[in-house]
Amino acid sequence: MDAVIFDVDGTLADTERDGHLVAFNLAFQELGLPHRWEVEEYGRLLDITGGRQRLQAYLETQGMAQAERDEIVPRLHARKNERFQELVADGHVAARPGVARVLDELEAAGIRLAVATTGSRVWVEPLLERLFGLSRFSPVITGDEAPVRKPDPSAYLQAVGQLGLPTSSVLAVEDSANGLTAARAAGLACVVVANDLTRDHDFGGAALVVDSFEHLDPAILARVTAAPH
Ligand code: XBP
Ligand code: MG
Repeated sequence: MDAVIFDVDGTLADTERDGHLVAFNLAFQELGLPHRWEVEEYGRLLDITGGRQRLQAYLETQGMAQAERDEIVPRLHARKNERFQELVADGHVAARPGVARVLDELEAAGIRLAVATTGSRVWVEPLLERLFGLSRFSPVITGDEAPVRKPDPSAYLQAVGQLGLPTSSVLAVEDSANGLTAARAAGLACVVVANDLTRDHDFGGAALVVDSFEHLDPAILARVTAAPH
């Protein structure tokens, strides 16, 4: 194993419940819309990756006309991202327990760290900088470079391409079925670290499924990367 590519939302950090969900609801409120998402509904909406795509699909189900959606979704999304960045700056978005230690141990073992996320660069970079130090990850592929969101593999394909490594020596770490599908479609072994919002997903095809980084270390990750998959 020469490199590990990490997803961000739900994998490196608990971004959804305390971050994006709160920020989406603030954006609805600030633009005078009546919608508010509860955790349970938001968990289902996470099946649609990408904040803009999630808003489009949801507002369509609420009967909003296409022309109105096309006008309001970019404004809602920009507002959500601003509020999310404030939540990050105020310390409301935490790294998942144990992940910082795993990153330190991977680096100490000479393994490269990279990121492949469907999230927007405008908030991904400040989040990574605050929680871990941005410069440790290279490349950082975001939704800005991979506009077709997971489960499409394009974010992972770009990350592997920039690493310049064979897929057999690169591991993906994800938290969701969409992320797992994207990693597998890029030819990568994938470890799933499930969380409260993704625990019920179908993780068939994963090299390993755990519910915490506390159970992981570089030796375990290298073993599952080398195993046939
Ligand atoms: C996470 C997402 C993201 C975030 C919000 O998926 O779908 O859209 O909810 O990010 P994954 P943006 O963890 O599989 O990458 O609003 O910036 O799109
Ligand atoms: Mg995720």
